[in-house]
Amino acid sequence: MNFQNFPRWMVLGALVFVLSSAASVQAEKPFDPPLAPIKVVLDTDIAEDIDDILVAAFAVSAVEFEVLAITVVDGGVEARSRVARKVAMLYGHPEIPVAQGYSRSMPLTDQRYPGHTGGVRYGEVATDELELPPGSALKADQLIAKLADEHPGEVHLLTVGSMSNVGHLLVRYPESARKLKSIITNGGRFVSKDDQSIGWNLRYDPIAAAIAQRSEVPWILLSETTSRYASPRREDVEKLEEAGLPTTELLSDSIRWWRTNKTDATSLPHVSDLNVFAFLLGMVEVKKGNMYLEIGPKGKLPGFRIEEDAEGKILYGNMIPQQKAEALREYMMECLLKVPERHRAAR
Ligand SMILES: [Ca+2]
Repeated sequence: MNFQNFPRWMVLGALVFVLSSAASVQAEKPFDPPLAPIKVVLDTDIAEDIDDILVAAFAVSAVEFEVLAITVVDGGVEARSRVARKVAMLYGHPEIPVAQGYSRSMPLTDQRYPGHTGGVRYGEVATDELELPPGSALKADQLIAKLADEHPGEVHLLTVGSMSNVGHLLVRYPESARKLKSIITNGGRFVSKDDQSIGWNLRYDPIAAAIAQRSEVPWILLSETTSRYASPRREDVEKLEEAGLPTTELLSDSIRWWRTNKTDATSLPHVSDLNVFAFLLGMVEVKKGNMYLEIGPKGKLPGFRIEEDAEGKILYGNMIPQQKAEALREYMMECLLKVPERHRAAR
């Protein structure tokens, strides 16, 4: 464009406008906004620990993400599906497909099963199908494969629960799975070769984790450390409980039931699973590994070691810095407290 044809004040005015609006965007968000919404499928054991529902609500609400589907895993999948659909509906996106996945770890046959840790903890927030949009007719792995085929090279599969759905996807639909952009997992603690441990999401289904490691899909393993500074504080929880929004009852009831039913629930909710979104927003540093995955026995869960990642093809995510995590918490709260589009007219 040739600015010489415009009066100088007009050019300057336009520049000031552009710069000030860029500055205001940056002031609001602790990350560089993506050019287009990031396509994600959220694979979750929602309705058990509290972080899943908070981050599912965040993902559906945040404009940075396009949630193509939510898939549920690990026992009690009917209840988990209902809770996921209620989140999507109340946050203004009843069209998001929600598919039930596998109840049991590989290679066990799929059957009704309450989950490793007793399963669903806040299913009371969606006890029946009344008023809920219908669930997807497809099984989780089938739906993920279909979406990967429809959007080749664009879909990030975010796994914040047991990896059984991913394992089945990689075995049953390898061609489609290869079209995923990445698998991003909330996986444990990966600081160095000597300072690493495997989180529950990998322990629940070590075979699925091993399959993911050997697959050709880029795999990013993130540390469960985002919670420390990104979790809602007491005043944030009060804001959620007092907001009077269509989503308020769902979130407050979930927190209440979680506290009542989960023996190791803390007084404030945590957001461990937020790390997969923090990574996509460029807020988590990753490094190439040459680490191995030590999946040791724990309780009744099996254990074995996956071979060393000699090629360093897995990316390991370190802790999100405090300042960034606090800024992310602020943004998450803003999204959780947003009046969903579809409800705006009705208010
Ligand atoms: Ca989870």
